[in-house]
Amino acid sequence: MEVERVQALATLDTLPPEFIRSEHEQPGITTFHGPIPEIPVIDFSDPDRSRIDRAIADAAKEWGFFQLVNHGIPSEVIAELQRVGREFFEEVPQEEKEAIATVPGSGSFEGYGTKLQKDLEGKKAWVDYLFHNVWPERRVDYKFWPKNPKEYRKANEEYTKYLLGVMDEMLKSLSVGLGLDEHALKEASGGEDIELLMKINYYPRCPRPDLALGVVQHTDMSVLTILVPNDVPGLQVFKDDHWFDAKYIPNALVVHIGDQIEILSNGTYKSVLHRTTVKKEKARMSWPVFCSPPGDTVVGPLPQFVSDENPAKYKTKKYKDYEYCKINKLPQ
Ligand SMILES: O=C(O)CCC(=O)C(=O)O
Repeated sequence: MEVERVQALATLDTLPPEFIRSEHEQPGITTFHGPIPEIPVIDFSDPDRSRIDRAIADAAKEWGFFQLVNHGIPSEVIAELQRVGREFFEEVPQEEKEAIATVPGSGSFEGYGTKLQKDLEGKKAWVDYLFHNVWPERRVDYKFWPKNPKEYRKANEEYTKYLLGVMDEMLKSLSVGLGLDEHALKEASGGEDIELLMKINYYPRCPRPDLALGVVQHTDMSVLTILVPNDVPGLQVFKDDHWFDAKYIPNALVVHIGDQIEILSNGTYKSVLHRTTVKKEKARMSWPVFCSPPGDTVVGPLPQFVSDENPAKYKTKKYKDYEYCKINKLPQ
């Protein structure tokens, strides 16, 4: 079956109707205009680690989201990750991209694709993507990794090596911020078996950015999501009933608290609702890495946060069952 990719629509002058969001979603109507509250930016080079821990915990409680600067991943490593991803979308022939397309019904996210089904309102999102596991090694299937550009694999492996370190540090700060041992949240999320799924979003130029959305509003089912965007802004986060633009900070990592951390902390940390807008003049790209427990890991509110006065707000269940309900929009 021939699938229409959004990238093939980038030269249109008018937006096809299935991409026109209803008014309650249109960014032209629903984006907050006015003084934007300060979205937390955390400097990881601060020599006072307890100050970093506090800032991360506060951001996770209040926003479920922050940007991390001076995180230690060399800018060349990020630039190379971005170059090879951009070349895959923009320079590799379409047949070669289709050769690694997602396999419908396989139960796996991996591969190149476009969301085929329309949402409940019959609408589609203005984005194509590529998913592949990057960690642990036994979960990596290179058949879903682009063969071109040639440096694709090396660039992704190099970035992943650094990202594992950043993830560890974020989980330590978040644990300490809850008064736990620094290893507690990582242990509760699968320890060394925690799985990292790379996604590349390609949001082509769009004739009516005021009417369309890239990724529609959602929270991430992961433990944490750590993302780098290209230099085209577009991420919006929801807080106090408003959609706020997150500013683009060169070389910053964007960190989203995922649903599993909200659950483990019994609601102290918030999983952030977010979405993306698109642009008329330029394609936007982003590279989120979803850090998630292995499917059989049982996740629920940690006993330290449950009492008669503060009962469990979430069910305890295997991550794969949580994922199934989330993907199929079933109650948890
Ligand atoms: O592109 C972004 O900044 C966010 C992407 C995202 O939320 C997603 O792919 O789930």
